[in-house]
Amino acid sequence: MTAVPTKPVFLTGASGALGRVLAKWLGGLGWTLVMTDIAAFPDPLPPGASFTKADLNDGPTILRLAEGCGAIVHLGGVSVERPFEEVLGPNIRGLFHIYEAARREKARVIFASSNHSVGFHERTESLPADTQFLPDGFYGLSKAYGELMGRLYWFKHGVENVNLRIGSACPEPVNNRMLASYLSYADFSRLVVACVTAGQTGSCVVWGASKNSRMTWWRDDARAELGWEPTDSADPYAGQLAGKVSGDPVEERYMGGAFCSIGYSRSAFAPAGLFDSAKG
Ligand code: 15L
Repeated sequence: MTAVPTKPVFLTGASGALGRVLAKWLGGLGWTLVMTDIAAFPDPLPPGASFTKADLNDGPTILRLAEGCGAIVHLGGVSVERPFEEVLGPNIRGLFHIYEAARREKARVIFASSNHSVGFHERTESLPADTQFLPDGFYGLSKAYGELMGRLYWFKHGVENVNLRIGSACPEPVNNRMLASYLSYADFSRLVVACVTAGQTGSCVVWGASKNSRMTWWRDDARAELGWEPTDSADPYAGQLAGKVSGDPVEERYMGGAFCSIGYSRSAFAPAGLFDSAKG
């Protein structure tokens, strides 16, 4: 039986796909949730939960909503690749508001980072959590910034934070890439519970992927310290998804997949750079 946090948990991005999953899961555990999103919450409110429509750009409202909360599960913001100006407000300024709220409340931040913060690593690699950031777009760049913001607030203010580099959290894997990157909703929910209830976290990173036997891309993170192990797997889909590839060489070469191809304009004949693999 999981301990119920003594203070409410602030959940941003509550109306998105993952927010709705968590609202139901955490509400079902009897947790008190203070929820927010820029869009209306489409489901019945879990018992004891509140919901306020708010923009992450609105610092005073974010600070007010976080009052009295012991943890902030931050899923809010732009969650796909978009032009820089669209990412700037919610993901850059908004993240600052989240960390200022956490500093004031002495709350722990659980940040929905993404595999897109390291999306330009090749699929042949095996990355430890302290690997080089190689964002595959403005969205991935904002996630790398969010992780670094966590380090700043930990070292400067002692704000604990867990950065979840989520792979592909969806109802089921739908292409070959997701045989590696798939994260089931149940594994994701149990991961968030572990992050909120762990004794101490410092500032750490966990790769968010289920127990996929092809999940060889990511290793050496803080899961053991947090007491989390995935139990679901994309493996049963291997037969039906093996041939489900895009045919786009950029998409299939890098971990970030389709996000890497968006607006890609580099010449195939460009010389290898400092962070390119030997293949160039
Ligand atoms: C993400 O970070 C996105 O939020 C999600 O829409 C998926 O594209 C996922 O990554 C992925 O890489 O599959």
